[in-house]
Parts: sequence; C-alpha cells; structure tokens
Amino acid sequence: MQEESTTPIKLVVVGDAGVGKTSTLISYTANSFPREYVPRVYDNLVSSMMVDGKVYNISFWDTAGAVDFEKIRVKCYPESHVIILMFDVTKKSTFDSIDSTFLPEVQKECKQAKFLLVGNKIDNSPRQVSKEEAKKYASRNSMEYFEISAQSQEGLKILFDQVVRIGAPLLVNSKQSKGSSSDSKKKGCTCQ
Ligand SMILES: Nc1nc2c(ncn2[C@@H]2O[C@H](COP(=O)(O)OP(=O)(O)O)[C@@H](O)[C@H]2O)c(=O)[nH]1
Ligand SMILES: [Mg+2]
Repeated sequence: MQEESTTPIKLVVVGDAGVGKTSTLISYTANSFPREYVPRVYDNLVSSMMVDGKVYNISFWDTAGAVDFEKIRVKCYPESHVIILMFDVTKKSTFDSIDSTFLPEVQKECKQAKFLLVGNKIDNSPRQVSKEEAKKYASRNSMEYFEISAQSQEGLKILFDQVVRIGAPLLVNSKQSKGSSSDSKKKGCTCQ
C-alpha cells in the first residue's frame, strides 16, 4: 500500500567539523540558515521531497566530523544509499581530509552507496580550493561535484534533487534484495 513509496533514501553527510554539515541540513529542510545556534548534529529527520513529479522520503543522517569519531560514525553507514562528502571551500585542510579520511572510510564501509563531493561556503572568501581542483578530484574518484552555500542556500536544491535522482534507483535494488525489511531505514539518525 503506502509502504513502498515511504521507504526513505538514506543520506549520510560526512566531513570535518565546522564545514557546515548541520547548517546545510537545517538550511535545506527548514528553509532557513541557522544564525544563532547550530546543534552539533541535527536530530533524527525524515523529510519528503518532490523530484521529477514524484514524492520521495529522505532520511538525513548527520555525523560528528572529528576524525577520532570514526568508530561512532561508521555505525551510520549500513544500508546508506547516498553519502555526501563535504568540505569548506575556504579551508584547504577540510578538502585534504576528504582524501585522507572520509573517502577511504566510505569506500570501505559503504560499497553499495553513491558518493557526492560537496564544497560548502561559496558565499565566503577567500577561497582555498578552486572549483576546477575539486571537480578534477571528484571525477578522478568517480563522483559528481556540487558547490553550495548553506548560508545563501545557493545550490541546495540542485544538490538534494540529485541525491534523490541517484538514491532512488538504489532504493529499488535494496527493496528487491531485502523484501520489506526496511524498518531500520525509517528514521534519520545522528551519530555523535
Ligand atoms: N559563511 C558561511 N558559513 C557557514 C555556512 N555553513 C555553515 N557555516 C558556519 O560554519 C560553522 C560550522 O557550521 P556547522 O553546521 O556547525 O558545521 P558542522 O560541524 O560540519 O556540522 C557555523 O558557524 C556556521 O554558521 C555557509 O554556507 N557559509
Ligand atoms: Mg554538526
């Protein structure tokens, strides 16, 4: 009945602390950039989106970025469909962390998922990572690259529409292989 269409696409967002993971999720889902208080992780969220005329649910899994949170973070990964690897375009070290930490981690833990590289804070300056450099890195690693600003909301809709477009086909596959055992995907989660 409704069961099939309500199984959510599981999206996990990773990246260094401070790159704007939580702000991005709040800015997109609440349609407002959090100016006063940003919780360390965004709590337990499932949201509906209309893409290409169809309604999809996404469960958003926010994570704590510090590298030494790895053991906790990996608990978020099972049965994920899409992983956003986020860095701050004004802080080169956060881009380097994608290569040294986050991409190897998700390649190991999330073999079934699709990865998107996302540069946040394009409203800010000076930039330390150019669009060309990030694009090249993404294509070398078979990912698409998106630039966003959680603050101005530029690029957010394009990014999350793409999350649905690449996540939806995986949902069909996971349904086929697992029947209706999708209870674990019904809620978003925070890993802190
Ligand atoms: N200028 C600017 N600042 C941002 C943007 N996104 C987040 N921030 C700021 O970056 C800091 C860290 O954001 P937060 O969402 O807590 O990062 P997280 O640790 O990755 O979850 C906060 O001060 C945010 O206000 C953005 O798009 N532009
Ligand atoms: Mg956070």
